[in-house]
Amino acid sequence: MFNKVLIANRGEIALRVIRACRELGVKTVAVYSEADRYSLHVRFADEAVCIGPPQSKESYLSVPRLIAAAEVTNADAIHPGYGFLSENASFAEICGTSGLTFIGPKPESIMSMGDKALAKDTMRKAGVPVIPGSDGVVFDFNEAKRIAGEIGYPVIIKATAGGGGRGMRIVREAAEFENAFRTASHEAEKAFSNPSVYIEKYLERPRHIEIQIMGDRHGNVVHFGERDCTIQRRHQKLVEESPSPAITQEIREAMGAAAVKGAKSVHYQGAGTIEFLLDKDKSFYFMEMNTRIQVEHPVTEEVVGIDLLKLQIEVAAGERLKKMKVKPEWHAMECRINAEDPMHDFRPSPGKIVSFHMPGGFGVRVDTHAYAGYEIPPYYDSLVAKLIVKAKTRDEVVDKMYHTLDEFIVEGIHTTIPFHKKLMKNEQFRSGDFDTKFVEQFNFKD
Ligand code: MV4
Repeated sequence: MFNKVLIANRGEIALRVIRACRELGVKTVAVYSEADRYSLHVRFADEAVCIGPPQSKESYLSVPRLIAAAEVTNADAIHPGYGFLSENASFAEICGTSGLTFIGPKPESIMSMGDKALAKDTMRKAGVPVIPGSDGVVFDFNEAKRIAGEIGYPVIIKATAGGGGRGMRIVREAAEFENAFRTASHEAEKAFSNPSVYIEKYLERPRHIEIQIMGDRHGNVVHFGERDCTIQRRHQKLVEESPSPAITQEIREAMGAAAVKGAKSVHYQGAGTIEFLLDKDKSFYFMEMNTRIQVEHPVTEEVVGIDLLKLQIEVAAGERLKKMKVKPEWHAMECRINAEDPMHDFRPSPGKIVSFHMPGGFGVRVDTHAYAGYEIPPYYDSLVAKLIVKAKTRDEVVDKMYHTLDEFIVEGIHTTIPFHKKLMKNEQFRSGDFDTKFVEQFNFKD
């Protein structure tokens, strides 16, 4: 096992990593920007190093400063958390050449899954179902238009360097294709310095379902079932749950097997997520792979009773995944409590938290770095807390979520709590029958 882990992150995930390290008997180093001097990760880690000014580019995204912090504190591994440098292949590579274990997959895995067309092709070759479309990227407009005609409209043009909803364009008829193709490519060049795009059939109103996996350094890969992340707004997840109310045990097993097959084909090591789109006819297709631990990992932890952070650190240290029986024992749901004003288009609402009281009780978990008096800085993401509840059925979870949201007091800033409370009372949400357009059409203000 490692002696000392440096956490190249902040907020709740930095605390989550510190707690896992404590249980493993591993020492921790926090890094922090000048805006995070009073953050809990700085207090709870064994050591803390200030790495620069508030702007991420000069602190949490600064590779030289992070490596220097690891060297002066004599850390032997770096945990990247999520966001920031967690899916940066060159950072993973530099950790390796600096004698530090990057707690995550090999740089080549990050690289190949970061290129979305290459990832799709890799999965297709491994026998994982993919959405019908072009074979990889298409450079030539005439060829692109021919392919679009072949697969049939509507189609979607996606930037290969995009992902997570960035750099996409839906085309509903042939007459719009030329303009859409050129604009998509131009925008991809501007946003990612890579104009390459690929084309696929556009699925109307799918659901987003993802499989949590873990790979060790000995070729073993296990999956921990699915999370349904269909409740999103502008590609930001708001609620995640497991088991998905939309799939049967048969689909669950097929999706899990496909995810494991895909991950094994690239000798995947570490925590990862395979995202699928579930079409209305219940066919599922590979969409993207995330090569990090995700925000919503606690949903799976609660459902199967396994500490994914500890497991992630153990496999990074070379431990073998044991034969485990992974079985969904609970239904769990997570609401993201963001410092945003849902009454005003979810605009950011940073500032001082004047009072803070979090809910508790059986089956209630709150992952947060916030406290009364804490000031949410304007520089980073708006996540204040993750409220995760579990119960034996979905109906009980939804009711429990409502009651715990009602007990959650955050004063001084606006949060997404009122949105979630309305959602928990919505009949369509409660029925479990909704798709990725649901939040857009959900008028929670009345
Ligand atoms: C799609 C799609 C429909 N058809 N691809 C959005 C995020 C990025 N990972 C891919 N996304 C989509 N890709 C095809 N061929 C619909 C979406 C999509 C979506 C997917 C998951 C969750 C929410 C979404 C909201 C809008 C669009």
